[in-house]
Amino acid sequence: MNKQASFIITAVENGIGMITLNRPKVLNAINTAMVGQIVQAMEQFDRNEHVKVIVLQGTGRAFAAGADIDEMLEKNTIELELLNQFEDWDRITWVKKPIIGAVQGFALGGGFELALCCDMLLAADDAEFGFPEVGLGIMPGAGGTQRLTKLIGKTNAMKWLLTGQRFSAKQALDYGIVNSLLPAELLSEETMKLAKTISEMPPLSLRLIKEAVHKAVDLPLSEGMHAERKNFYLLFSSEDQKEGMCAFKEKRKPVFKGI
Ligand code: DAK
Repeated sequence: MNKQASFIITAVENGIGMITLNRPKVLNAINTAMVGQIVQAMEQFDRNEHVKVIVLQGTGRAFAAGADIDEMLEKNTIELELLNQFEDWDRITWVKKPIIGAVQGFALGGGFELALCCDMLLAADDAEFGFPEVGLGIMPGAGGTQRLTKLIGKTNAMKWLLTGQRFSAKQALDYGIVNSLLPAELLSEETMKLAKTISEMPPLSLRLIKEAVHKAVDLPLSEGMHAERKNFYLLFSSEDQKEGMCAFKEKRKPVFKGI
């Protein structure tokens, strides 16, 4: 039997589901199979009750230097339409658990788009971000023009997208793309610390907060407020709400069950 190569490594540790992109020889260039594997791993972690938070990271010199150019070179419009791979990619948006991206080295093109699918980003000080698609005669297609523009505004996004230039981790921090910058050797440790802090929070609150924040990005304020309020009320039927408040009154650490 012809077993498909694995382009990612997954692990679960202390409530954290780790996905490591693993094609370091080609700077973790994202091929079709890798997209499928990332999405499948995310969805499995989303269903796994032992996983509270997902961490996505690269290996070697890159988070990911974009989609695999060797694979894209010969593609035509009809093949792309039939492959319909953006549909797979979009499934990342439906993952309900928080996703933290840890970016070292290059996060370019599709690699940057993947990073922008994360809920939070930590970056090593050597990280470089950019959308080189324009120089290849194409454009971002996995959310780059949309997510970057919503995040940093039209004029800033235009500069990144139309020039194809690479931007430093410090610039990404200044634009609000990443949460914090870390020395490269501390990136992994600090990412795990952040993931652990979040993993100890009640899972239903995490889930409904993430959902509400995403609504804030996608919907007008009044609709977002409506969604927030519903989620707020919903949490009052959880055991973890009772536990959280009782533990406060009893001056003890809460024990959350995720129900
Ligand atoms: N694809 C394939 N191979 C890549 C690659 C890529 N994106 N990026 C790097 N490599 C390979 C290089 O070819 C080289 O392989 P060998 O020559 O050793 O065999 C190896 O990785 C090391 O790269 P370099 O020798 O170039 O390393 P340098 O340090 O000199 O340069 C670099 C690093 C990151 C500046 C350079 O490698 C570079 O410019 N890479 C390409 C960046 C890029 O243009 N990326 C693609 C953008 S287009 C889709 C979803 C998303 C997308 C498309 C479809 N669907 C869901 C359908 C997204 C499209 C894109 O990302």
